[in-house]
Order: sequence, then C-alpha cells, then structure tokens
Amino acid sequence: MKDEISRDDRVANLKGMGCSRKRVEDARFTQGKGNYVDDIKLDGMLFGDFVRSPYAHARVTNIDTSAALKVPGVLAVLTAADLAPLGLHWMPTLAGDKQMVLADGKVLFQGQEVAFVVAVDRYAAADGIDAVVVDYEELPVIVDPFESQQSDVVLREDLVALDGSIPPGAHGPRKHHNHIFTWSAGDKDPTLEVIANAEVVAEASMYYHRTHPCPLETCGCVASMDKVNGKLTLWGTFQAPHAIRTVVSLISGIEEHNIRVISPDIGGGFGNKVGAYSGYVCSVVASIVTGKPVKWIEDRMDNLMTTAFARDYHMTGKIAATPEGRITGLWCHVTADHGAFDACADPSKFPAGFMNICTGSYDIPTAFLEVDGVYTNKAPGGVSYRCSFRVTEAVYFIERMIEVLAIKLNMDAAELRRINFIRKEQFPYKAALGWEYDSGDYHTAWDKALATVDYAGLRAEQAQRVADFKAGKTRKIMGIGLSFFTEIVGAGPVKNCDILGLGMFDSCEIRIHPTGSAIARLGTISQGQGHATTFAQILASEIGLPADSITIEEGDTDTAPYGLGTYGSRSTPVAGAATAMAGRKIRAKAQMIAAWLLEVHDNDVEFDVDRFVVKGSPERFKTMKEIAFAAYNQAIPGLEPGLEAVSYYDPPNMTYPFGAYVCVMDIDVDTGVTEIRRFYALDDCGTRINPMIIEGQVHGGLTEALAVALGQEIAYDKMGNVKTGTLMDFFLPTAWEVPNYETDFTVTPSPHHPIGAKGVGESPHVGGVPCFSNAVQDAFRPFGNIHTNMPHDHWRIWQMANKLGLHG
Ligand code: MCN
Ligand code: CUM
Repeated sequence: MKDEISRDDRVANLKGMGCSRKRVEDARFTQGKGNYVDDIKLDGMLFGDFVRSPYAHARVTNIDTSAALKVPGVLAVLTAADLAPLGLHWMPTLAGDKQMVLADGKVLFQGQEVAFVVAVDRYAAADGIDAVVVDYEELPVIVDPFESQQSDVVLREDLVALDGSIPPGAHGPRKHHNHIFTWSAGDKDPTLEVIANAEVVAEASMYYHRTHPCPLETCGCVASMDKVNGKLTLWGTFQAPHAIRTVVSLISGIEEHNIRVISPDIGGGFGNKVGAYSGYVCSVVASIVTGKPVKWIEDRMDNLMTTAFARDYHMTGKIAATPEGRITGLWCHVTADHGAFDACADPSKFPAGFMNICTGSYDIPTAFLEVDGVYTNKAPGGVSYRCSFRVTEAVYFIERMIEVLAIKLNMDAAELRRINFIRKEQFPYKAALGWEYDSGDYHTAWDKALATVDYAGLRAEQAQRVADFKAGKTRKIMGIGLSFFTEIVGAGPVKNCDILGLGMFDSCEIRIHPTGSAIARLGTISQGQGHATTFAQILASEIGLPADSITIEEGDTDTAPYGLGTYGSRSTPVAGAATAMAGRKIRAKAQMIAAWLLEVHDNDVEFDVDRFVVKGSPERFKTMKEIAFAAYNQAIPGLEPGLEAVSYYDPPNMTYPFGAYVCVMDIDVDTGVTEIRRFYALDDCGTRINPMIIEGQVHGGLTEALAVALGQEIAYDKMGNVKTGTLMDFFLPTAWEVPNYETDFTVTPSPHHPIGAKGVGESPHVGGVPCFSNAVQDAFRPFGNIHTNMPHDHWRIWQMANKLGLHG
C-alpha cells in the first residue's frame, strides 16, 4: 500500500495538540442555538423565587404567607418551618460550615433567602413575593471583620453552646463567637527572628476588596421529580455536576442512582457556580411537593448580592532583605471576611485556599502565614472569580510587597524580582510554605518580557515625564506596572485535596466507533473554556483519529464518568491527563490489533501520527481507522472485541504555570482617568494544546483583572446595604475600556503531566490584577506613594493625587 499524502499533511489533518483549531462550540453559540438552563421548558413547569431580606441583620419574628397563597397563580410558599421536618432548613457548605436554606429565626445578610414562592410563572411568583408579610426586628449590623472579632453581638447563635462557650469549628478552635478559624503555614519563630535581625524590613497593609465573578448567565436550575419511577433530574448551572449529585443524595436521602444531574451549556462560571445555593434545595423540595418540574433562575441583583463573592482579604505583611535586595524572610497575616456563613469553596484541608503560595516566584528561605476567618453580615461564598483558590490574593500580596520593598531599598522593582527568582536549576523547588513547584524558568520569561517592552526605554521615558510634570509641562504621569506570578493549579492529589470528603481526581472515558470516530466523556464541565475543542485535540494526538471525528461530552452524570468538575484551572491538569491516559490505553490495544493484522509481533509495530507501522518498513501499516474497524469486526485471538477505555487520574502534584506581565499606563492627575497604553502578557502553561484558546483565556482573564483593579467591587454601607447590586454600579468593562493585549509565551512543560500541560484559565487574572494595580501605584511612586488600596477608579485615583499634593 502506498501512502499518497505527506506525513505533515497527516499531522495537520488530525488537528491535534498545538493547533489553533477553531472552537466547535461556536457554531451553536453564534447562531443562538446554545442550550442554557433557562432554555429548558418542561410540561407543566412551575417557577420558584425568593422573598429576600431587606435587612443585613434582623430577627424574623413572623412570616405570614396567607395573602400570597391567594395571589392568582401562586401554588405554594415554603418557609424554614416547612423544611425543618425534612431537616432541609439548613444545608452543609463546602467549607464544613452550615448555612440556612431559608431564614431560620433570623437573617444575617441583605438579600438572604426568607421564603420560596412557587407559582405558574415568574410574574405570578413576583406578585406572590410582594404579598408575603415578614416581621423583622432589626439587630446591630457588623460589616467590618475587625469590629466583628471585638463585638458582643453574636452573629451565629447556632454556633454557641448552651453554656455560652464557643465550640470548635470545622477547622479547629475559635477565638471569639464571630471567629471561624485560624490557619497557619510555615515557621513562626524563625520568621520573626529573621525579621527582627534583618537590615531591611518593608511593611505594608493592604485590603483586597470584595468583588464578584458576575457571569453573563446567572445561577439557576430546573428540578423535576418523577414520582412514578422515583427519579430526580436536576439541570443547573453547576461547575461540578457529580459533586452536586452526591451532595443532593446525602442531604435528601434519595439514592444516588435515582438522581441525574445535568449541566447544559453554561454562560460563564468563573467560580460563581461551584457552591450549593438555596435555590437548588428549594426547587427540589418544591418539585417533590407539587409533583411538577420547578425552575429557579436568579436575576442580576440576586446574583450580585447573594451568590459567591470573591476576595475580601485584609493582608498585612513584613518582608526582610539584605541591603543588596536579597529577600530573607516573609511574614503575612490575613483577616478573611467570609460573610455570614463559611461557604468558601476550597479543598477541605485548606480553609484559606492556596494562600500559602504567597512567597510567589521567589526563593524565600523563611516564611510564615496566618489567616483568621471571620463572620460578618455579608453574603457568604468566597474563593470564586478566576482565583485558583486564593492564589489571586497571594500573588497580589507578594507582588505588592516586592514593590514596597523596592521603594524601601530605592531599587528597580524589575531587578529586585530578578535577583530573587527561584532559579531554573532549583526545580522541583520546595517552597518555605510547603508547596513543591514542578517546573519553571522565570529568568528566561522575565528577560523576554522586559526586552520586548524595552523596559530600560520605558523607565527613561518615565523619568523624563516626572521631570516634565514637576516643571509644569504636563499633567499626565506615567506608570509601569510589573508582575511576575506563579500559579498552583490542578487539584489534586487525592491525598491532599478533597471537597466534602470527595477526592479531587478526574476522569475520561473513550469509546471508539467501528468507522474510526469516537466519543469521549469527561468529569469536568466547560463554561466557556472550549473543552469540546481542546480535549478532542489531546485525543487526536494520542490516538491518531482526527479531532473533527471525536465528540466530547461533559456534564451529564448518567453518562459521564465521576469527576470533580471545572474550577481552579484543574481541567487540563487533571481531566486532560486522564484523557491522555485513556487515549494511551486505546493505543495499547490498537497496537496489539495492528500487530495481529500485520502478522508481526506487538513490539515490531510503532505508532506514527495516525497509524501503526512495522518498524523499518514504513510501507507496511494499519491506520487507526482500519484498526478501529477490525476491533469490532474481526475475531482477534486473545482479545475482546471493541475499543474503549476509561481513566481516573489522580495527579501526583499540582502544576505551576507562571507568567510575566507589563502594563504601561498614563494617568491624568486632574481627572484620575487612566489610559492603558500597552499591556504585554507572557504566559507559560507548559505544553500548549490550543494557542488560540489560550489567547482567548488570557484576554478574558486580563479583562476581568482590569475590572477588579480599576473599579469593580461589592461595597456595603454601615447598615449592610449592598451599594453595588446592579450593573449601573458594578463595573463591568466593555470594549471601550479594554486595551489591546499583546500575548506571548514560553514553554516549560510540567514534568509529571502525561502531556506536560499546565492550566491557564486563571493565570491572566492572577497575574493581571497586581500588574494593573502596580501600574497605578508606580505612576505615583516618584511622588511618595507606597501603597494605596484598590479599586483604582478615577475618583480614588484623583484622591491619591490629591493626598500626595499633586493638585495644589
Ligand atoms: N488549555 C490549552 N493548553 C494548556 C492549558 C489549557 O489549550 N496548556 C486550554 C484548555 O484545554 C481549555 C482552556 O485552555 O480549553 C482552559 O483550560 P484550564 O486552564 O485547564 O482551565 P479549566 O478548563 O479548568 O477552566 C477553569 C478556569 C477557571 S477556574 C475559571 S474561574 C474561568 C476560566 O477557566 N472561568 C471561565 N476561564 C473561563 N473562560 C470562560 N469563557 N468562562 C468561564 O466561566
Ligand atoms: Cu476560583 S474561580 Mo474558578 O476556580 O472556577
């Protein structure tokens, strides 16, 4: 048999790894053919919605539902009293705490769910909500976590013992009735000693404000209990459908095989859709009660005010160094505002996520981190928003500490980073706070970044600008924002990481069809990341069938293998590894089939792009397509028919992507208006599966970073009112504010991942926020700024300029 097309063409035909394959999802999304939760319409479907608390802290003395029940179209109103006999008025949170499903005697944050009105449609439900009469008795409100730890006001009365003592929480002893946990990492005394004896110590306190992921599609679900066969089907915006199935089974008592959870298309998640919400529980109960399917879909205000927030970390740091700038120690304390219930979505052993990667990309010999979690009258949630489990906070902290140290040392901040980077030959690198970084080459990335932007030239220009400003020739100052980040993604290892006891492996199951096409199902779920495109590319390269012939399916627990879902940029590191491993199992069987067909020994054939060839005789081969057909249609001695494989992958370590970002910004000191002149982002996520998708992830993450750094926040007044509960007040950047991003890369494969890939989804956000913030702060450095908190909106920048005397 003679092969007519070249090997290069055969590789190209696969559209495998490294190819900027167009997104297969876009055909349906661009034509309005997506299938989101709110597109699901079932016969007789009802709609449920919440009566929500206007108060941030109040006793609920009475709920009168009688008028609501008379509203045309209203069928039922659920309150905590109705759920209590089922034990469903409270639910477990992902962080080992518990949370009210519906107000049980009191409310603890504005917008808290008080009653669930079930009606024939959304409009009747709204009328019903208006007719529910709730009597509140206001209680003192605490929105400040420092005040909370001193206050006599008990927020969580359910967590105080009868004798008045404070029982321990899920993460150990609690110091005060409003305290949740203390968590620490590293060596306290040695770190304090290094700092006490250091020649140079820089200190800073910073607040990483509360914000919100704000996905385009809000959270929602449809619950349908089939009373005939006892099966519950739950469609929803779930980032972890299998975990939701297990949790629903555990709290409802419905056997797990009788529950089918389906995540259809999801319109952005960003972590907002990891946790469990009252709406899910109430919809399931309402469906059981009414015997009809029940839909619940949040509106924008519900989403911004009540579902998983992000950040809200008050961080204080001390960094010690030699006069030459060699860092010798780092100390960090965090006061973490978790709101009314601890509903953070972290692996169980990490109540402050991976905040203990706060030594960043630097070889810091001694470090100590302590985090205090605190209750306040704010919405629960936490950890969401492209964060990799608090890595955003950790990287912001260290990248600000580096800048503050550079000021103290009167040194260039790029050079200070360079002399402290972990060196290439130090990997795998064991950090002072416990992590083992798998691979990295920071100096190469940094040098490439600085050379590309002409860093020296930029600094010269900035110096001239400062001189011009001081001479009264311009009112615009210039900032050069630098950041270098290391991420930690791919949770992972089951021995270290679980959520509610569920080990964090992931999975892929592949079925090759006789004609040489395939379906693969994974335990993850795309929310916009393009898994259907990229996972097919991994398989194309591994099994030699074109990506276009491989369907990727996720999100249906009746068909997909068990997995822990998509967040923490874990899909590529974990499910991507499972995909490669399952592909290799397919290939191993294909090799035996090929050898039999070619009448040679198994070891005498080798894989080449899309076929097995006889070693040394390239003209003798069987294509994967031929092998697939033979697997089903020829009786092969000693082999079962069929070509299928499944892999459950427990990664040996997480992956540590990194990147170097530079932002050049002009600031008008009289208006506070910022103009981003240039943004350069170099990302290293190891082996790159789809460069175009990576670039899309980087653009998206950077834009969200711009949002957070330059204006976005969930702000509360002293009464606990959410001041930014609509998109009029909550800043979402548009094409108007977004600069032209320049993306770049280096490739440092992960040594333990089967294809060397690291995650990338959260990197641009993690590295982007400090970069934008550093640009603002750097512009004011020549005028005496040391640290100013985000968000740097125009008004606050004007205030910065004013405080530094630049207006007079
Ligand atoms: N990829 C690649 N090569 C690599 C690494 C990743 O081609 N070396 C591709 C992947 O195959 C995948 C995408 O990039 O198609 C993102 O992969 P990964 O970094 O593994 O992240 P996940 O798929 O696990 O996505 C989660 C991550 C998180 S945690 C948040 S938050 C976030 C993010 O993805 N939410 C998003 N990006 C988002 N993008 C969109 N459009 N919508 C969201 O909700
Ligand atoms: Cu932390 S946001 Mo993402 O992990 O879904």
